[in-house]
Amino acid sequence: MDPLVRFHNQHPPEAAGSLFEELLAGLAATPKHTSPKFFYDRRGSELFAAICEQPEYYLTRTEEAILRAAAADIAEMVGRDATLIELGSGASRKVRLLLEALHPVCYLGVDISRDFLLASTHRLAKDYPWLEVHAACADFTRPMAWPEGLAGERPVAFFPGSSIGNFTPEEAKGFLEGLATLLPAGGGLLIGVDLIKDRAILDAAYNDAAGVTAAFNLNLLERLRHEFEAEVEPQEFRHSAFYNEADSRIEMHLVSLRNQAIRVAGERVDFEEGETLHTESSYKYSIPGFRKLAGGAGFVPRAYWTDRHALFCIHYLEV
Ligand code: AVI
Repeated sequence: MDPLVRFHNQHPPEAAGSLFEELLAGLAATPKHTSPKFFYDRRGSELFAAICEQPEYYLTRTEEAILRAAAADIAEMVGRDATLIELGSGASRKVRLLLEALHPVCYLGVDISRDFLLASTHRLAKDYPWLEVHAACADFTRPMAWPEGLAGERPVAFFPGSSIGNFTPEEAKGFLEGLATLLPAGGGLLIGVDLIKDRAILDAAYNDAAGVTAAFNLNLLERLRHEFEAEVEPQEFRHSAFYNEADSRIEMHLVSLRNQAIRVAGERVDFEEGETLHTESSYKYSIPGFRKLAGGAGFVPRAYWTDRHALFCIHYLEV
């Protein structure tokens, strides 16, 4: 065990069997759909990291710029006695900006990917020797409890990247309600949320010229081939992403280029030419719209910070 990091095991990773059943149910449904979690095998995670570097994908760099500019303000609101809890801790550079500004007594990284979590919390513990570092292997979309023995007075959760946008608004509300119940009175949530904006900017962000988002979307079919023994030819599908204004969401689809049957572990799935597999929705919120959603879930909106083009917003909410 890593002497620098206190490790807590909360949930074992989802069993392959239940993932498989969920996948088949989505492929058998009308319209066909899969959960965005299926994107993130090793290659998918690498492609997502590359998306964040694309000039059209403004989300990551804008959120970082907001954090940098607002760090002192955030530190003043959050205080210096916090336990910072990062949900989906990944390899994020963003939390480092917060650690440096807030100087919390304790950090807890929560992620379902054990290896990734151990590597990233180890790096943090080495780089910030003054910080008490904990790692919880958990699926934070399921009921969970904070581990015992965290130093600090006030837990403040950090959920960056507009990951909340990959939930439907109903799921987002349920997720926020769960967090509001888990946090004690005075606990907080710093959350990055992508804003509703001109559709040309949104469409470009999910159709980068280098084709990285297309590769990310099509990699789902590669994953089906390798992990789920699917008989499917990725070149028989194309990437499609567009802003659905009525539902305030980007939709990503894989469009079948012809009438074809694919097989997933022996189960036949028919596609007509032009029929799509809906692989992801990425919801966008106005500032008042998100404050209302959070308020309905038990949070009190305290502050928010945005950039001068109003592309992205970081909200600070308390219970
Ligand atoms: C992780 N999530 C917030 C990204 C998004 O923008 O919805 C995933 C993504 N899909 C395509 N590009 C990026």
